[in-house]
Amino acid sequence: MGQPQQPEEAGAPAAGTGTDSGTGTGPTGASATRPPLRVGMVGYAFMGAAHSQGWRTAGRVFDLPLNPVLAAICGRDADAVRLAADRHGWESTETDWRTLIERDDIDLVDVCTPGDSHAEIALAALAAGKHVLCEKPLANTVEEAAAMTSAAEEAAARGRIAMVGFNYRRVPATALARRMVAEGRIGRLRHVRVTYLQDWLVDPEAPLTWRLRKDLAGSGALGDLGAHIVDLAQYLTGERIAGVSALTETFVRERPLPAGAPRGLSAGSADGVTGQVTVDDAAVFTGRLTSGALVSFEATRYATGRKNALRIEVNGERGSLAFDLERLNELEYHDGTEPGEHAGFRRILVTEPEHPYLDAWWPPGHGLGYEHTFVHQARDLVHAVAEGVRPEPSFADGLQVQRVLAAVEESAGKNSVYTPIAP
Ligand code: SOE
Repeated sequence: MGQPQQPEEAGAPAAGTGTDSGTGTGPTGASATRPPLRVGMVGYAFMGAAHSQGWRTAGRVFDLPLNPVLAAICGRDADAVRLAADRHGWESTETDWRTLIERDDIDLVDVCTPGDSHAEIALAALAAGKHVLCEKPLANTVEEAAAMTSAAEEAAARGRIAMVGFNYRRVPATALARRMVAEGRIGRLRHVRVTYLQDWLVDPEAPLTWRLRKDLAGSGALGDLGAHIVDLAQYLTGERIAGVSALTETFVRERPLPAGAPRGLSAGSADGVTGQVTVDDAAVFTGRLTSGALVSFEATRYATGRKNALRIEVNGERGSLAFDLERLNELEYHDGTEPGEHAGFRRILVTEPEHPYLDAWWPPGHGLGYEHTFVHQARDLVHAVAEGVRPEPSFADGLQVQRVLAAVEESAGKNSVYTPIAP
């Protein structure tokens, strides 16, 4: 794993115009004079909306070297993509991603589609000389992710940048945790404990949307949620997962087919028509980091009452850190070198200007939320493009995560046999 380059440097001088509610594409103030970075985005549902928010806002909050322009948004349904363009502030629309990629006025392609098309679109975009941002997980298979990584390496030699969208690295508190681990504040690592819990599939009548189909999503909770926590654990520790023992389960194997437009994670359902769920509903796995530290992971969409509960705790020889996405402005820190009498976990409110990304936002104590991770993602990518540096997470990082996911599936298929992961 490479070392993160962004968090320590994160938070360029504030533009002083901290608004995240801007719509439309026009640059404001100084950003109008900067060269444009013209973005073409493929996909316009949940992640499309989240990435739009990032592109729209980054240049209005951070003092960026390039000005992101929301040049074109692409989707197959012409009416729906037009509506999305109007809502999110895109200048034009396309209904075929190949046409988008051929356009000379697009510098960067942002892939926000289901996983089955990530590889095809990203490979074509890199071949066409575009920079690429690809949503997580990088691909549906290790083979696809490996091909994308090779293409990204070749493109890098031509000055093109490729990054994968693990946005939870861009929560100021997780970036701070990474910094503290790298500074040695908790010492040699012993344990990493991570869970990512949601409950949107508890109802057996919830429709069989694309996230429940292996041909479209690659895997279920494993790829959707497990990919995030695998990446976050490797990012926070700066280490790789060396091997895993896993269990996966599909609790509800048949569900109503969806009908009509998607609504967030759900959709309407077609009366009486059902289909097979072909992915896992939950994955539980343990493993080792390269240093020998033990890790445990749980990813599920059946944790009744848990909506978006990503929690990570890292225990080291000298201290511990704990983060909870549902309280994302906070980081818990225990300094094990303090006298026992006064020691204990304390809450760091991660809203100070010294904290990653925070010097461009609000005064201390005025917290951030989920959408800001996408603003920070856009910010970091713009810097990488302008400065010609390798961004993180790179496609190689995405490939490493894909290898862990594949090892989890392999182990689960063999009664949890410990499965090593090739570097
Ligand atoms: C659905 O489980 C989902 O939207 C994921 O696909 C995202 O990656 C995650 O950030 C939130 O939950």
